[in-house]
Amino acid sequence: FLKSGSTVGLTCVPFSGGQPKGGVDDGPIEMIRFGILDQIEGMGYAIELSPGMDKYRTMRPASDPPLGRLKNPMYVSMAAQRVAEQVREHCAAGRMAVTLGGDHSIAMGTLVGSSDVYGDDLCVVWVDAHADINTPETTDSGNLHGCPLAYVLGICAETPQGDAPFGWIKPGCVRKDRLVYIGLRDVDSGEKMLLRKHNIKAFSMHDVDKHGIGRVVEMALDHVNPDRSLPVHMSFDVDALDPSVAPATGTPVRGGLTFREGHYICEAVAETGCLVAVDLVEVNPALGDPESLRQTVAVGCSLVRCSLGESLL
Ligand code: EXY
Ligand code: MN
Ligand code: MN
Ligand code: MN
Repeated sequence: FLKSGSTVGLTCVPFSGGQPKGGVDDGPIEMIRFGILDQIEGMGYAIELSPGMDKYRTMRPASDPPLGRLKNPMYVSMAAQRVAEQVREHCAAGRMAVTLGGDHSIAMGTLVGSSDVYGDDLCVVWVDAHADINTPETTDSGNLHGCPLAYVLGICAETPQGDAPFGWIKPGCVRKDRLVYIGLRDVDSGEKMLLRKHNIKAFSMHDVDKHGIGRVVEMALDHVNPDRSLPVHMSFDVDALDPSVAPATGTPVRGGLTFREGHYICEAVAETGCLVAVDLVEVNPALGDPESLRQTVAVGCSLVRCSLGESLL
């Protein structure tokens, strides 16, 4: 899918509207301060940086009343729509689309962008402690970072239309049978019901313990991409890692992936040569002490580099 000697299409999304904690909007700038741009270029990639990253902070509408339980619906929708345009442009140009968040609601945008270009073939590997598949009907918190997959899979009770928030998302742009999870350990009861109802494949931390990460990644890829012939979009929430490895994140859950398990996933997906898009989200530099921040930003950058093939010999 991607030409060799390729270009990384980098989109930085300083956005926190999908959840209540400030600081996650500083994830991208902290990763840039840590040197992610030089690191990617040092690996031999050219970087095409999406313009106007500061616009995400200023596009919050003056009035944005809740939609049922959903908080900041118009702001999240508008930001994600812009993300979709930027990611679509990178994918259409044959670049590896790398998106730095920001909270996970921005993945509505990244997935619409990549699926616009790769269509039905697109496989999604969602690495997360959480399932992020709540619908407007099932969400308890109303935080849209817990909902991005419901919109792209098209499983909300009512499909948003036209100018309504999320009306621009083509429901079903990501196929249910081409989505697979790794790392789950905090899934709401309504989400469990949805996973069962729609027959969506998930490998929880229990499966990682039982089979080992090597076998889990193999089984995950076998499910969505048995011939390793289809394009893959990996959406990596840093809270998939154990809080001892990535403490500076908004919704940490103990019992997560080790440093190596997280990196192994990125390496194994990179090794397939099928990767076309990566999201790295939920780094929140405002949470915890300076060492927690440094550690989390460093691991975020390191996961991105591994996804780009750093550790492949
Ligand atoms: N399932 C919970 C909710 O919907 O509020 C927690 C979601 C946390 C989502 C984080 C980003 O992965
Ligand atoms: Mn800030
Ligand atoms: Mn999460
Ligand atoms: Mn998430």
